This record gives sequence, C-alpha cells and structure tokens, in this order.
Amino acid sequence: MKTNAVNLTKKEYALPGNRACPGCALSLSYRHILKALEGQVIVTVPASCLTVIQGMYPVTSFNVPCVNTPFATAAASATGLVAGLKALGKTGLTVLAMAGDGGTHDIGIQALSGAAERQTDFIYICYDNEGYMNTGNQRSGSTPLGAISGTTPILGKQHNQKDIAAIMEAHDIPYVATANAAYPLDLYEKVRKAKAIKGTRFIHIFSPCSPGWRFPVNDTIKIGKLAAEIGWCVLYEVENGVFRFTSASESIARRGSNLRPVREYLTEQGRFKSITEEQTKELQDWINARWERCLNRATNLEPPT
Ligand SMILES: Cc1ncc(C[n+]2csc(CCOP(=O)(O)OP(=O)(O)O)c2C)c(N)n1
Ligand code: SF4
Repeated sequence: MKTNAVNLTKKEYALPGNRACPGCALSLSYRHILKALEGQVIVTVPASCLTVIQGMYPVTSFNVPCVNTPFATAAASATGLVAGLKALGKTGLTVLAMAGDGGTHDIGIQALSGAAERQTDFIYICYDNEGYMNTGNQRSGSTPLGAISGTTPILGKQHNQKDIAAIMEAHDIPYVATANAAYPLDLYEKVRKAKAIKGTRFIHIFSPCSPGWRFPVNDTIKIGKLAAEIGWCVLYEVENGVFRFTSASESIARRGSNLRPVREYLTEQGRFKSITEEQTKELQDWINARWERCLNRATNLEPPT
C-alpha cells in the first residue's frame, strides 16, 4: 500500500524546536527521511544548514545518532561508519550521509565519487538549496544561470548548474532518485526503497530556501510545486539503470501536457531579478532538452499490455 498522510507513521525523530528558518524545506524533508528510516540510522553531516538545524552537542533537536564531519568528508565519514559497524558486527542500521549542494556538487564530490566507485553500502542524500546558504548564500555548482548570490551580486551567475543526479548515475550505482521537498511522501517512498537496497544509493532533493531565493516564507511548497510543473525539478528514479518518472512529473508526462514556461517560476523569486531574455531562453532550452531525454528513457508511461 502506498503511504499517504493518513497512514504515515506518527513516530517523530525530529523533536520540537529546531533552528531552521521559518518555511525551511530542508527540515521538512529531514523529518520525513528519518520517519522512512524508522530512526534505525547513523547520520553523518558536513558543515551546512543541517548542522545548524540539528544543534550542537549536548543539545540536539533530532533523536538519532549523528556525526558532524568536516565540509569535504560526508562520504568519507560514511565509509568509515560502514566499516566500523562491520567490524563490530552490527547489522540493521543504515548509514546516511546528508549534505547540501556545496558539500556535494563541489567540495564533497571527490569523496562521494570514490565511495560510489567502491559501491560502499550507504545512502547519500543531497538537499539542494542551490547555494552555500549557511554562510550567506555564496554561489555553488548548483546555483542556476542568472541567479543573484552573495558572490554573483549584480549580474547573477553566468553558468548553469551541474546535473549531480546524472553524474551519480554515471557511477553505475544501484539506485539514484530525485525528490522535491514539496512532495514529502514521494521522498518518503524513495528513502524506504533505498533502505532495502545494498550499495551506494543517491537521492537528490530539490530544496527551496526562502532567504536565499528571496520568496515569502509561506511559499516554500508553492515554489517546489511550480519547479515540478515547469520541469526545473524532474521527479524520477533509476533502479539498476531502469528509469521511471514519479509523482508530479509522472502525471505531467502521462497527460502529455506541456511544461509551464520557466518565466512563471523566475518571476516568483527575487534572486532572478536581473536575469536577461537570453538567459531565460537558455534555461528554457535546457529544461526542454532534459525533459525530452527523460521522456525518451521512461519505462512507466505505456499502459501495461
Ligand atoms: C573547508 C571549509 N570551508 C568552508 C567552510 C565554511 N562553511 C561552512 S558551511 C558552508 C556552506 C555549506 O553549503 P552547502 O553544502 O550548500 O549547505 P547549506 O549551507 O546550503 O545547507 C561553508 C562554506 C567550512 N566549514 N569548511
Ligand atoms: S538558509 Fe535556507 S536551507 Fe538554510 S535553514 Fe534557512 S531556509 Fe533552511
């Protein structure tokens, strides 16, 4: 049976009173991730908003064991935890590395790539708020073309973002999925599925951030859903090389409807206030090309014969 708001476990691992900004998509996702793992997890987190949200020892707002690790080392730390559990003969615990896009696309990619190549047995989740938000929104490898950030303050970023899910898929790992904080049950299902698979599993979460992206705090879910409807965030999973659309993206693909134009998304966020017509077109072309690739790969759009 599919999980829904009624049968979702009531057990909480996120305690009341954490230090996230109002409307933070990351804290919403993390709550559902811990529910999916039923608290049977050791988490390792590099320097990021998540470190701040969790609090500092001995005070924490999540009741799971957690290692705070240096910025570049999420996957290296997870590798050590996996080895430690093996040496102790402990089974039944999932090792979860959870990092932002700075800690994944940029500084952490070397450790992550090495661990994935060795098929190390852990789940790696990147929550992507498209910038180094904890330190005041510097641009990262995931900041989009045209977005204003602390280090691209006037003209906005001049390059588009890396497709980290595609990079991880190229490592031939057994499970790669994308998720979106605005669809927490889709994320929950994907973490449940990842938990049951051995080897390196990677989930990328689109994670709207009100202070960094400059939209009202109560619009987090609206922005997340809009991102799915324009195809900025495509929801899918690739299990042993087999690609399936999920959730909102599956519905759009099945309807055969057009994606909404990217302009509708850009105008909702202050970070795109200086974007040019050429950049808007470049983003639209990028979205359209990726959507087309996904449509060509999807194995779950035909009715069963
Ligand atoms: C080697 C190193 N460089 C810089 C920092 C400072 N620092 C701490 S958190 C952070 C930003 C993290 O960005 P990201 O991984 O995207 O996570 P977010 O803050 O967006 O949650 C930076 C630059 C650090 N802790 N260590
Ligand atoms: S800066 Fe963004 S990601 Fe970080 S805690 Fe605030 S809303 Fe969440």
